[in-house]
Amino acid sequence: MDKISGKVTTDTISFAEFKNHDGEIVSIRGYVHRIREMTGFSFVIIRTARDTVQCVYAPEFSDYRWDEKICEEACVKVTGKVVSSKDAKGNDRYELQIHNVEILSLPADRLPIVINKKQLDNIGLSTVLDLRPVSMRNPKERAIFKLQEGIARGFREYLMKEGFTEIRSPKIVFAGAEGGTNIFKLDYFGKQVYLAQSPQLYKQALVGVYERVFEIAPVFRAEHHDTSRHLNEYTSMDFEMGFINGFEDIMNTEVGVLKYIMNLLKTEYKEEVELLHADIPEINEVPVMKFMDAKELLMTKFKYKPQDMKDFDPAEEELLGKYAKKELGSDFIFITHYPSKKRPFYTKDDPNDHEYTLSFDLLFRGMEITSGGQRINDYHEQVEKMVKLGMDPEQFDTYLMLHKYGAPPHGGLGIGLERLTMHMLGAKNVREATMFPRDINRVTP
Ligand code: AMO
Repeated sequence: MDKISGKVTTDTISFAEFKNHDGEIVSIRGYVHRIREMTGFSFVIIRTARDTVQCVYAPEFSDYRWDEKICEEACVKVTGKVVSSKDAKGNDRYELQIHNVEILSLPADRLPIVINKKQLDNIGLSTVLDLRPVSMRNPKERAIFKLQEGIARGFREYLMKEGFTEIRSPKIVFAGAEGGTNIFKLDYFGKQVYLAQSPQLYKQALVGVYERVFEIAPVFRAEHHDTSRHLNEYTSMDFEMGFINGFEDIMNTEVGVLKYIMNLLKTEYKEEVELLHADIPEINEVPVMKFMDAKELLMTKFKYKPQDMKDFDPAEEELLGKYAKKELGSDFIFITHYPSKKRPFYTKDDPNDHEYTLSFDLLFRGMEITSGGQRINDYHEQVEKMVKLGMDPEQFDTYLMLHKYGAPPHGGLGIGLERLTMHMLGAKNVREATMFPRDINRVTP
């Protein structure tokens, strides 16, 4: 009887392992990325899971004779001898002298775009997105999302080390958590429900269970406008922590998370960082400014005339980003104490001034990437605020179980993964940092 052991055996190695096999015969598998015929030999670049490997075909290397059926995007297993040479900087450079090519599959058609250049040249973003399953085969394009993996991985690793529990909250929900009109309504067997705008109500409930929780998951916002910073579905990296001394604990945890992420990218995602020329920020300490002080600064220093004294528009965020960089030497700046009128119902008001809240946003290179703050944990205070805002507390009775049956002082935040990635790449549009973006005009691929 056949039995499954749980071990996948393979007779191929990765490019990273070449250094341990100098002079030996090994096999690799991947796509034929590019063939360059020279006089008397050919360069055959094989695209493996994370690398592009230079292989060389020449008749003198073995008895193997090139099969003319092999074309770009053919899936192959290449066997050959690992040879090393030094590059201009004296680093070891490895290539494979081809002894055999086994064809595993041949494409049925030619690619609609050229993907085997360093980057996708002269192709508009909309075409890149239309063709994502293949445009992402381009090394630079795929590196974006490998880097993004590193960001989410860093978030998870750091928080787990800090005693947070990973949670999964539902995405079909009974009510919106963030207010506003950007909520998707859903017919749920005749009943109206919604797509979750955030895991807010659930992460708070779970503070009452695990004290510290986090989630990395999609959230949904029915954005009615086509902007370069809004998606209809994005990945929210959330955490929530109990028994805090103040919302500074949340900001400190975020700075700790970000430092860990940046370090991880610089070490374990070095190749992607280099390929993308990603600008990984240095973080020591992040400056903090109160909302009204920031407004004052915009009006006095920058002579800006704000349209809305309760929030910032993108131009104001950009100016504050420039100020943080130039005057304070930081890519990041925390803005705290947002007006109560603009923050959701769960936000705790500043006990010293009820017009403002114990909340913050984090701006990165002039764009909001995080909102967070301390929450109301007293039952009566929460019910009172809901009533004041015209909400029906009864509709939120399951949410209010947290407060009714005892909640510690707590707070948390949500980071938009795509926006954070976007500004590390210096991209102009958040879609460039979104694998399969959903916006008002796009639900495919
Ligand atoms: P907020 O609604 O400000 O806060 O969202 C948090 C962060 O999510 C990102 N973001 C978006 N990214 C892409 N497309 C969008 N349409 C979009 N909307 C928001 C931004 C933003 O800073 N529950 C609170 C967080 C908390 O207090 O814990 C919340 O969701 O980077």
